[in-house]
Amino acid sequence: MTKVINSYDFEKYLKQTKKVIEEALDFSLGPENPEILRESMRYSLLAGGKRIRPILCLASCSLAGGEPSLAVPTAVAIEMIHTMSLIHDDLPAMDNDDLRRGRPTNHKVYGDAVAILAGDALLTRAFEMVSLRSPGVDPNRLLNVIGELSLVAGAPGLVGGQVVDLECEGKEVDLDTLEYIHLHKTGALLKACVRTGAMIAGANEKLLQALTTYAEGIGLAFQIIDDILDLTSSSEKLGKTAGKDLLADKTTYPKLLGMEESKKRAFDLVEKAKKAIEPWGADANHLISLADFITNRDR
Ligand code: GRG
Repeated sequence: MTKVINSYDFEKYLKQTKKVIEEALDFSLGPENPEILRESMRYSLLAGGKRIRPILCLASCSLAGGEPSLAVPTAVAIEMIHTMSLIHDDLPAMDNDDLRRGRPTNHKVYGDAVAILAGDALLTRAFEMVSLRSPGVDPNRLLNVIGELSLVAGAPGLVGGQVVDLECEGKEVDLDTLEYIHLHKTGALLKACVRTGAMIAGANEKLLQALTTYAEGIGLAFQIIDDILDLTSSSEKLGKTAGKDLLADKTTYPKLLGMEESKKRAFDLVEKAKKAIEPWGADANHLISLADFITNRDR
């Protein structure tokens, strides 16, 4: 019998890339006076997390034929934007969460004012990473990256999604609105991860379009899985909102579609996402495995 040897080791890739990201994040902040600001920024930036966004960025740079190390500052910038959005999302004026990633939220440790400012400093530092700390990358490519990130962070992306989400709190939400919220709050940044990684490698429009389709699929699937995990996992997810009934005031995919249909929808979206990048063959291995990782994750 012929033994099929799969030489591609995704676990190894994930572990190595995560290590690169963790080191780069650790190195990314300067003295940041005053000290309390630095502490608060580091507290959330280095608090663990799956690092799915920076990994997507580096994987996409590889797929586009680029040297992934050139995309590290952009990958770090994206994790900074993600982190600042989590800090602000947890504030009493928004989701009012006490715990994040199993630890007290930033404002619980440093107070609301410093938490807001740490978020602001991370957001602005993100743009510094791309514009001033990305040696060896064509400035025109960096300009495209800056444009992409400014669009997804602002009203057309995370901020817009968050406002609609807050306005819908406690109300019945239909599927279109739920998708709008997730495409903006979650999908937009995931899309930027793969697009900016490829932009750094100088990808053409055809590849950028395929990556956009890929990201739209994994973005929604990511959120459906999140909703399913909120319902099924007990400890960490529910601990996230200590003292609050996580699902009482929130419309979720399982609530609107039922559990089985939600799972099917997530599966179909991931299949569609993978199909979009299949023509790139083995070069797409990382992104294809990352799509499966998103569906099969347990947190
Ligand atoms: C970006 C200017 C700017 C403002 C932020 C507060 C806000 C506006 C937006 C909220 C965005 C938000 C909190 C979206 C949820 C995204 C999400 C799915 C978070 C969980 O991501 P994971 O599972 O978390 O990747 P880890 O902990 O692994 O990083």
